[in-house]
Amino acid sequence: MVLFLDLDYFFAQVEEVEKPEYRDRPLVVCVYSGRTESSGVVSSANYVARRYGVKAGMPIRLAMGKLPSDSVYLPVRMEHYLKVSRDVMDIARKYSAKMRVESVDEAVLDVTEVVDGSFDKAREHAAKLKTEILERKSLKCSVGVAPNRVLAKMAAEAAKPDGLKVVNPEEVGVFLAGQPVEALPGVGHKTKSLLEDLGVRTVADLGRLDIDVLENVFGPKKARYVYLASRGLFDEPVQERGAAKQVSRILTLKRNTRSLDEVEHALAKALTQVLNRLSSLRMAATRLGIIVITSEIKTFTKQVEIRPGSSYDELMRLLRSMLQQVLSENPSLMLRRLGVRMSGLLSLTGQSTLTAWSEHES
Ligand code: TTP
Ligand code: MG
Ligand code: MG
Repeated sequence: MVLFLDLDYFFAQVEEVEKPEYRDRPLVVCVYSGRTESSGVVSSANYVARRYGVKAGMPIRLAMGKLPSDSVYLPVRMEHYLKVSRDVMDIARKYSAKMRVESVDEAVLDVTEVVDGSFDKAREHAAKLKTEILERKSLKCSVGVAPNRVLAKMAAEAAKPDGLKVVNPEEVGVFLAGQPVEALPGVGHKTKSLLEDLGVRTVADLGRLDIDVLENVFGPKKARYVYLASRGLFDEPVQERGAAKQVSRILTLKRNTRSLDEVEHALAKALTQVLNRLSSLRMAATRLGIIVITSEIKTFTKQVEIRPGSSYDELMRLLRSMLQQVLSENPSLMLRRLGVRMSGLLSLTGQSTLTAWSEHES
C-alpha cells in the first residue's frame, strides 16, 4: 500500500507563506533568463493565478498578458525551496522507513507495514502527515493512498488542492474508468496523441486494448507500462536510492532547435531535478556538465569545475555558456535532447546544507 505526497503549488506556496501580504493575489515564481527584463518562464503559479490560465512552463510575458495588474512576480529562490523540501521530507520519513523522494515536492511511502494493511488506518496516517506538515511548515499538500504507486500519485493529483484521497482495492476500477488518459503518470502530449489515433481517450478505453496493439505503437517497455497502469496493475516496490557517483537528468525538447531561449525551460527543469536529487542525497557536486544530444543522435558534452554549493543562478549561467560553446563549435547542430550532469560528489554530513555551504564559501 502506497502513500503519495505532493506539495500544492510548491514554490509559489512557499513565497505566499513567507510573504503573507501577497496572499489572495495571483502569484507566480519565475525563472528569469536575463535576456530581457521579462524573458524567462513561469516555474510555479498559485491557484489564483491558475484561474487566469497561467501555468508552469509558460513564458513570463504570456503570463503577464493574462494576469491582472496587482499580480506578484517573484524570482526563484531554489536553495531556499530545496531546504524547505528537505524539512518536509524529514517529516514524511517518520511516516515510513520505506520512502523515496521523487522530486522536489513529491515523496512515495510504502505504508503497508505501518498500518497493518488497513486502508482506514492509512487514511488516519495520511491525515496526521498532512497536519504535521501544515503545523510545522505552514504548507498545504495533497496526499493519495492506493494499492500501488501509480494509483497513489493519481489519487493525490485528484485530491488537489489540500486534499486526501484513499482509493482502496474495490474502488480502483471506478476511479480509473472516469479519468482521461493523460491522468496516467508518464502519458504526455505525444503518447496522448498516439493513443487518440487508436481511438483512445479515457483510461477505460485504454483498458480495453490488447497489449500487441500497444507494442506496435510504443515498443515493449512502454506498452507494458500503459497496459498494466490502465488496469491499475502496474506495481513496483518503493526503494530508497543507492549511493550515487553522479546525478544527471536528460530531457527531450518539444522540437529540435538552436535557440537558447527555447531551451531555457528544459535546462532549468533538468537542473532543478538534479539539484533536488543531490539535496535529498545530502550531497554537493564539484563538477557541472551539460549533455547535448543532436537531431542526428550525436552526443556532445562539456563540463566545468564548480564550487560546491554554487547558487542556482550561477549554475544556470554556466550551463548557458557551455551550451553556447557547443552551439558555436558546431554551427549546423540541432538540439534534440538536453541534459545536466553533476559529479564529483561530496557528502554533506550532519546539519550542514547546501545553503550553509554557499553562505560559508561566499
Ligand atoms: P509540481 O508539483 O508539478 O507543481 P506545483 O507544486 O507548483 O503545483 P501542484 O499544486 O499542481 O502540485 O512541481 C513542483 C515544483 O517544481 C513547482 O512548484 C516548481 C517546479 N517546477 C518547475 O520549475 N517547472 C515546471 O515545469 C514544473 C512542472 C515544476
Ligand atoms: Mg506540487
Ligand atoms: Mg510535484
